[in-house]
Amino acid sequence: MVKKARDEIAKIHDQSLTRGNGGELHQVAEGGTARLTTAQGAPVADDQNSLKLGQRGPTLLEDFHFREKIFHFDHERIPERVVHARGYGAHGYFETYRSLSQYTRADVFQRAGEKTPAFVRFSTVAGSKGSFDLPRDVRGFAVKIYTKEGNWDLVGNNIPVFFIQDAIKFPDVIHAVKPEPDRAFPQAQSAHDNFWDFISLTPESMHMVMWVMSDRAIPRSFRFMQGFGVHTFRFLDSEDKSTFVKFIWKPKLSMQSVVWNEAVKINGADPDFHRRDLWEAIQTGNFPEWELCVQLFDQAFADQFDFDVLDPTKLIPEEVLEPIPVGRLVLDRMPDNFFAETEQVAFMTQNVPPGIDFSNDPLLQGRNFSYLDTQLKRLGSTNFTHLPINAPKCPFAHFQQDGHMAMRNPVGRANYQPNSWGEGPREDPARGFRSYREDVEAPKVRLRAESFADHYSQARQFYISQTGPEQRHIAMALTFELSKCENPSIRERMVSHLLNIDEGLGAAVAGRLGIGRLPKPADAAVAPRKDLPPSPALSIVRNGPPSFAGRKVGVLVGEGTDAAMLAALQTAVEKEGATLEVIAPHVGGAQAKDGTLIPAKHMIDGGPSVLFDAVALLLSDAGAEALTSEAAARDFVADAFAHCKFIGFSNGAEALLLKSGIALDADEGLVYLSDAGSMTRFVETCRQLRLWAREANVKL
Ligand code: HDE
Repeated sequence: MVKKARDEIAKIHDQSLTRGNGGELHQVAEGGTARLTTAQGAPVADDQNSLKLGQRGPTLLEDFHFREKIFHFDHERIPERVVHARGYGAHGYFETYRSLSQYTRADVFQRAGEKTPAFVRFSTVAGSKGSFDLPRDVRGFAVKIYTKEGNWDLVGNNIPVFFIQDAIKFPDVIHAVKPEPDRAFPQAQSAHDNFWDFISLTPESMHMVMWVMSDRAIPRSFRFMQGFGVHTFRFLDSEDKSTFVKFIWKPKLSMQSVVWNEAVKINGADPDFHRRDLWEAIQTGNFPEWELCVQLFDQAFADQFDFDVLDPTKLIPEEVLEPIPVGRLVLDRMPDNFFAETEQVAFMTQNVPPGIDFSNDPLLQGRNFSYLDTQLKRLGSTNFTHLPINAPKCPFAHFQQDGHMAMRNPVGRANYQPNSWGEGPREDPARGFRSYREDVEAPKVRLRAESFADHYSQARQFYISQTGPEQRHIAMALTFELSKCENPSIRERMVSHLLNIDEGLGAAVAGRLGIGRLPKPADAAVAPRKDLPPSPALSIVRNGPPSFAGRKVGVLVGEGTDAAMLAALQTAVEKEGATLEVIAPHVGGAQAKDGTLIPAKHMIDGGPSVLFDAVALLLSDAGAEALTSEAAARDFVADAFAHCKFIGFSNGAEALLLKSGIALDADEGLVYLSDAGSMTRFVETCRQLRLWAREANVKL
């Protein structure tokens, strides 16, 4: 439609026109460049000076160009999302592995090998749009799949459970985590009294709290996160037979997180760390990929499962019900314009195509109202579906009309149905959306189901499923967060919950908080079960990647570095599917031993080791010696060591290692680099991502 209009414009105007990058038409100015015009198309002669009465006089109201420009600028902002304000999106596709017609008539799951366009937006929850990428927070993982029978939005998180069981509590949990209203801080932090006050009074949040205090809440990259639909949904087949379904996205490159001390430093060094990572991966053709897995079950399974499948604070362990891969999501294109696409994209849980339906999860039911409602506030018109990012990519026809900024207006006489003009679309009972027919006879009540009452058992199961280092990180995170609470009774109340989850955890946190006498465990509506077995699938470390692919090595070079060694390392790193960036003492690079220039991406102050998954020090004696007096160089090495990263080092690097407080034989995470073989060994070692055994010495 837009192209047709453009061609018509071109025909009407005999003046020569030119096309911009996006195919838009421009008038041509002298010299062949596009001519600047007002929004009304009037050519502009002077965009540097406003119209004034005399050289030094007041500006005139008559200056329509100035007024239009400032007016538009004044209105550039739209309200940021009330939650998930900071986000980053990308385009791609969903590829169906196999037909699921046995379970669902959803068109997107019918044909193996079919690719359907998709858009994904990752986000943090609590921070404002301009906050940083690595707070301790849940990450949003919202996927819009433009199916042939309507948009399907799977608006998920990187954590499979939620803080609350009923949508009516959502404003409370969000108010509590956001900056406190009288002082307007802290920004993008849960480490404050209001949050922990609410949480410690809300036992149902304990399972989610374990996840948020774990390394899941500080992911290394969007590319290394899992995603979850959280709620139980329904698949409906062609006979409307229902199968319950839970959705899980699994990253092809496996999971990875950073450590808290690192996250704090990354936020200063590169607040856009996750954005940049996704941008770079896609721009260099390393397209991130996730597998969509489904856990399918029927009512009989639901009835014998220990927890209520409608309770969003519970999950079904993978060991109990295996997730089946049904397709993959590939992100291969960045938006052309952040505002038009990532900011204006409107995800809505109620966007489901025929064949997918809701369960009675009270959180999901509430979301189905909230997401439509919020788009009107944010995007300002009921016509937000006319925006290209939100419009379906399949044909659509209805009688909704008019309203602010209606871009697509119906033609013809009939704007209602039924009509006898023979115009307009009609319903299709056979293919159209049908809800699951559920017979319900019950009193109208304001109650929480008794089957939702166990708040500790799965929290405990999550905790005992973690490796030692991961458990320590949870204890440290809880200690840090609660240390920021000024009110001691909030700390104690939290400890009383932790004691119901794991006595060792409760005691460890209490000890670190200086709580002398342990409080008594919190009253539990249902006694916590201690018999749930660990679920190894819940640990990040137990499910690490098989290779170092997609990760990044930072190589510190200096005057006299051996360029051949750098080239050998580069070869080994690239062979693994990883990338390498060079850091030098000065902007531009360093002179190699052979006199050539080694170009560098970062100077040492701008390229701290927290930005990399592993580091290598390729230094000559003189180069290392020169760097020993630079705090940034010593931090580079000391931080890499403290964050349990693998460190490759050349002969000459010794002085810098020692000056940074690290003995050459400190542990097996220090890998001596000399020839091509040692480079390969170093990269192979890096597959472990971190040397967690070192943690006991560095006390993260
Ligand atoms: Fe959301 N949530 N949410 N949420 N949510 C929004 O919708 C809401 C919940 C999630 O990248 C809002 O368009 C309620 C769970 C993501 O644009 C709003 C409840 C999960 C995103 C809203 C929840 C999510 C949102 C704000 C409790 C994981 C970002 C702006 C019943 C399964 C989507 C917007 C994007 C955004 C409401 C709980 C995920 C206000 C009422 C559980 C990923 O509608």
